[in-house]
Amino acid sequence: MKHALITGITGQDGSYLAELLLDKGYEVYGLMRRKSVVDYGNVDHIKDKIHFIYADMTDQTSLIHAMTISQADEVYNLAAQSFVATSWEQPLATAEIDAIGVTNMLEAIRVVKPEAHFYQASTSEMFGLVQAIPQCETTPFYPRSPYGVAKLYGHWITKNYRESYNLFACSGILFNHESERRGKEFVTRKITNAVARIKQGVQDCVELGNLDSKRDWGHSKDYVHAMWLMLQQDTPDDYVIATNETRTVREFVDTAFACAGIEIEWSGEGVNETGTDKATGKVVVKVNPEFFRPAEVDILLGDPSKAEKTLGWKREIPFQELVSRMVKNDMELVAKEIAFSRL
Ligand code: NDP
Ligand code: GDR
Repeated sequence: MKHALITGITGQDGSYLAELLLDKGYEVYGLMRRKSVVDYGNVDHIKDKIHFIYADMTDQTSLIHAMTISQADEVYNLAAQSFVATSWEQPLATAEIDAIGVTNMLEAIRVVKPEAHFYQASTSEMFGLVQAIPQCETTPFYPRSPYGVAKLYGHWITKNYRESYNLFACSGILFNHESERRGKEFVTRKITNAVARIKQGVQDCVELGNLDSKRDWGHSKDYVHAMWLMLQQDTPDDYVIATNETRTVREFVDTAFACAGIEIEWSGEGVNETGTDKATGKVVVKVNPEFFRPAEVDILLGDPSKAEKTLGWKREIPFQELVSRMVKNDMELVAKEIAFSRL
């Protein structure tokens, strides 16, 4: 039976990956941060099947301990301060976790079990300011946020440890992937949650930032499969995982509201732009400058052909299904909240 250690197991990707590995018969170990109130996050439903180890990416001793206990054959490093906007508010914490934290984990592997296979959660945010469209493994990097810069360090140190110490270390350069378990601060979930609340009459309007930025959105479940595939190869390498489709935030809004039977009419420009429910004439989307970023990544569009050819990876969940699953899920959650508050 293989052993896997997942950092960031309580997050979106960690939970889908844990499900996948449990299904494949792995013994799954998950890193947990100590909190004042115990919270298993997205793995609450499978917590009894996971061996939790208290550790932190910024505490190297705890990572050595985690490797010693788990004796992991495969290590998936998903832990991160993953919200780009927060990386301007907490640039040093972001660097400690997302950059130095990767070296902490790689060193722990080198000391305890150098033959373990390692996956690093790299990101399309490393491409940043557009250098080429679509972006692939050879596109130059130009990160645009403290998060992107920290992740670029994590990406290069992974490559460096592969070349310096012959570790089986891979980076997946993953483009945006969302799901019913996405954090509510990310734009997709913020929108689907608002759609559900507006439809059920407990919210009037959603305030958003840059509606023109374009993202390549897939479903997390498809993307964690790619992580696993990378660690099953004969040789370690880096791969772009994406859908090869890009849409504006505005298009995501249109699609999400349409899933709830609401057609949006747009008017105004820039910070004066609003989206109106065509049927009722009520403003349901407003632009708020507060949600604009100091530097933006205007367009992400990934070319996953290397992963498709070498790993045999294929995206299974198309954009429309991703959005409708998220809206349906939030409709059910909001309905439950309303029923509960009426008790
Ligand atoms: P989430 O924000 O949902 O999960 C992040 C996880 O990291 C949580 O489990 C969190 O634990 C944990 N964590 C944060 N700080 C620390 C720390 N100091 N020590 C230990 N654990 C910590 O992210 P996703 O699941 O969406 O993403 C997974 C990884 O993939 C991240 O590294 C992200 O940067 C990267 N990525 C994500 C993409 C996406 O579109 N989702 C695209 C490309 C890369 P806690 O519950 O305690 O907060
Ligand atoms: P991103 O995701 O920064 O791409 O990082 P996010 O959903 O936060 O933003 C996507 C785009 O939407 C614009 N936007 C808004 N964003 C948020 N959060 N809230 C708003 O109100 C809003 N209005 C417009 C943003 O400006 C941006 O252009 C995600 C994270 O998962 C990272 O960890 C990961 O590495 C990258 O995806 C790939």
